[in-house]
Amino acid sequence: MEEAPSPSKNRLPDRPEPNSTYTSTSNTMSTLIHQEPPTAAETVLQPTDPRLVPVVEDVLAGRRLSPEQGMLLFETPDLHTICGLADIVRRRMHGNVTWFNINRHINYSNICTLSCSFCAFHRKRDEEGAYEYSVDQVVEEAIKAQEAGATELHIVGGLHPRLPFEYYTDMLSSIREHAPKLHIKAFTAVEVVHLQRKSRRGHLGYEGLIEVLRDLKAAGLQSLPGGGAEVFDDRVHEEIFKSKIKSDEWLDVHKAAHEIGLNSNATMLYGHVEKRRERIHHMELLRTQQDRTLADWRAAQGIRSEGGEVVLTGPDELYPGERLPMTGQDGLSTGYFQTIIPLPFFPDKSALEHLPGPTGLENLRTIAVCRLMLDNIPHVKAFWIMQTLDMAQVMLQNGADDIDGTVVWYDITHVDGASTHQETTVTDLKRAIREAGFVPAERDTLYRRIRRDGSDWRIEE
Ligand code: V47
Repeated sequence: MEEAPSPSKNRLPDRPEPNSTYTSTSNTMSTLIHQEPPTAAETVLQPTDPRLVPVVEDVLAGRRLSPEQGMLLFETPDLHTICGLADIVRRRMHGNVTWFNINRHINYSNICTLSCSFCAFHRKRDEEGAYEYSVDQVVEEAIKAQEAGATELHIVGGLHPRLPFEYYTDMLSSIREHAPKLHIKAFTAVEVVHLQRKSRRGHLGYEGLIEVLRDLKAAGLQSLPGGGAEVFDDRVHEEIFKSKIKSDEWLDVHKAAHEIGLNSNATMLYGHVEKRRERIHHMELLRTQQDRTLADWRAAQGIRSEGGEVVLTGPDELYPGERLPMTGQDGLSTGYFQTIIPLPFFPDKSALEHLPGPTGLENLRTIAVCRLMLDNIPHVKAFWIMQTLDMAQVMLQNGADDIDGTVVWYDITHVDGASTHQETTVTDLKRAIREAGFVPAERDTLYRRIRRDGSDWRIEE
């Protein structure tokens, strides 16, 4: 069994007094005039942009970054320092481990009442290429997945105008019956709101959400994926996904899911019409909600806090109890956001096809910024299907600790015209992780280690 080396320690508990002066016209270290020995920030990372020195000091000390500092992370030309800093934090939290899972994505239907302009997946019912699977077809895929040794099914689809609420509960309970070992992670927040309306509880507001989630949980739902968040901003909402739920509703669905004990993830779709300021705002909203969710856990673990902040990225000595939350630990009886997944926009075949989409460097920076700003979300996923496996390897060295899984079929985006069959083997995933310098660790959906013997597996004690 491969053991991960312990996380690197870059400790600097208190903010040091400024001890350097910089010339105002240059941002290179050669013009940095030291009056005292270099600070830890300078020694560890040698920022070429002097504006980053206090940011590095704050992160090393375990202090939360402000939105203005977040903007600087996006604007500085010193990408190297940002990525190095994200790597320090990632190693503090996860050491040398990179998580992957054996999963299957099932997109049960692409028929959708919405027409978000970034989305090339949706179809109207009578449009060419529209499809919907019967419950039996979904269950057939689930059985195959279980037989192949998968631990998770990730199920999402469009907002179908006709399928009754019972289709969704039957789908969950039939999978539970025929493939009981699979964890069912299903339905984005907008689908949950759609199901709330289908089950005639739209008028009940937040209580209606709790009720519909309870029904779905009773049928077999075990967690929510992070999709459909896009960018939490009214301007962007108006421009490219007008009819979809807004940020407060998305956040409420996840709050309700956490309240009834389901974990969830969060995504951020970037590189289209949004501005970097809006990405930072998106992160701030997630961070604030997670602070509230983890308040009791933080106190039970003896983690000190300023103003209710829960920072998980600091030096080891700040964590007398657990550093990373797990449902069931002291102080945590609810679910929480486990993972942030930044999703780079793919323009191909969407109504925004004229846009260029984000560059590789922007993808790398965004992963690093997510790691640094979302200091209370334990995991950062480089979803290899959208990032490519090669780029995902690089991202593991720049903030990401998770690469998603074997996937197999993926309908929502296609890199360079790939077919919907987008599969990688466990051997390839592990090789990619090792090549990047990390130790692969198979997890279940809740980040418990898996011990595997072929297609047979169990959760490690
Ligand atoms: O909700 C749609 C996005 C999401 C495009 O929770 C697009 O573990 C890029 O949420 N370009 C679905 N993105 C994927 C998703 C996800 C993926 C992997 C893991 C997890 C998780 C969640 O894909 C949608 C939407 O935000 N999307 N169209 C596009 N053209």
